[in-house]
Amino acid sequence: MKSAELAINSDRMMQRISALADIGSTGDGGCCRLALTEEDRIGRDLVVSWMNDLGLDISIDAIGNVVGTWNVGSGKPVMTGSHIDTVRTGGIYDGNYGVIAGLEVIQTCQESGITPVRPLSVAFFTDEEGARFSPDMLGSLVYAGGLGIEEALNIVGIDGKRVGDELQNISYAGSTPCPGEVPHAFVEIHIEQGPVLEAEGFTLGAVTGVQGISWQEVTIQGQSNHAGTTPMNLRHDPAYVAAMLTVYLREIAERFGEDQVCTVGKIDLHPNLINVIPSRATLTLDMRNTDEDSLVDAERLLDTFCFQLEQDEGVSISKRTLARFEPVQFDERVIEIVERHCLSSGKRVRRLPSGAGHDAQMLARVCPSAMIFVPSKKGISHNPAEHTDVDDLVIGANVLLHVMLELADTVFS
Ligand code: HGY
Ligand code: MN
Ligand code: MN
Repeated sequence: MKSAELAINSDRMMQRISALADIGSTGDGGCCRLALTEEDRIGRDLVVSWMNDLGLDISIDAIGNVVGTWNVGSGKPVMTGSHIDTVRTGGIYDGNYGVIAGLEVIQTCQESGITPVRPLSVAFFTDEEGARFSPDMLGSLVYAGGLGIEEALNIVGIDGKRVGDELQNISYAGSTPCPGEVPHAFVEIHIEQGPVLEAEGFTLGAVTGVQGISWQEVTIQGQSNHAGTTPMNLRHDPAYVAAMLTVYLREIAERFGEDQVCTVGKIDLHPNLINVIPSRATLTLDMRNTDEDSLVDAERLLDTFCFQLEQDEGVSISKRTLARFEPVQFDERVIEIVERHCLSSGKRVRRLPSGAGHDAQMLARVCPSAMIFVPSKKGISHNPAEHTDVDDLVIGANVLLHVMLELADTVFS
């Protein structure tokens, strides 16, 4: 069979997506498989069983990344993949689709008798979401040599657990050393998780890069006191300061406009009681921009505002960086291959940057990388209502198939 006639088995791909979605199902169409939890272990075991069924050589590395390789041809593999951990209120496609589409590409090639020039591999990376353990894209960051394994294993999560211990608990502390083997090229398929493709009537996205990400944990120490007896002018109220910061972040986003986005996703008060002025507030700030200078400006404005709040309210504010990645540009040669196969599918495609972080932004540090997007219904993601039409998922997976086969035959000088 000529590779141009190749097409994935859509029923099989959708069955796997649904089987994986059942693990950690939240019963409302969503999924909860926080990194290194029991649900993550069960999901991992299921995907590893599919890799075994395909006869892939499976490696598990020291941070728990799992790579299945179809060792045909010669030279470095063309790698695809994504993640199977989710946020607490996740959908069923974020990450999972990219891993399962990769499995489907390899199985389709195997069944059609096509032997690629190079090995093909599919990976799932540990803790892409960063929802339990910061930073996000932890596993692919370590795979790409961006963080040492000892430092990564000692990261403590929002529940006080240590990455290394949790990896042991789910039996995915692998023996393959980090950083990982550098692939020939890397391409990830993912749902857009934003509104652009759907709003503009595109079926496919040739992703040009990923915006910069700045995650900080802010701790505000004030003075706990009685809610009824403490005059307003004598208060040092961390909850009030947290609220001011939340509003200020929105003002920064509105002032910068363009691609600047700011989110306060988590606020914890202590002692969190109705009639006690809190002693402490801890909140997380997620700021992103496609432009690094603007992101640095936003961080500077925040620092100045925190200093002013300390003076005005008589509190002390400390900040801890949880993740900080500059914007990433993908490889133009890979983007061009993606764009061309998107066009060959007969569907409309546009180039766009990714608002979300992805493992591809880490692999881009070590090899030519890019991404393919398919539309998200109403742009919704990190929400059980996350949805992409089956037709779009299938069209995307077929594009992935042809992109990987071309990459296998492409010499990057
Ligand atoms: O936060 C992100 O953009 C990704 O979902 N980890
Ligand atoms: Mn994702
Ligand atoms: Mn996500």
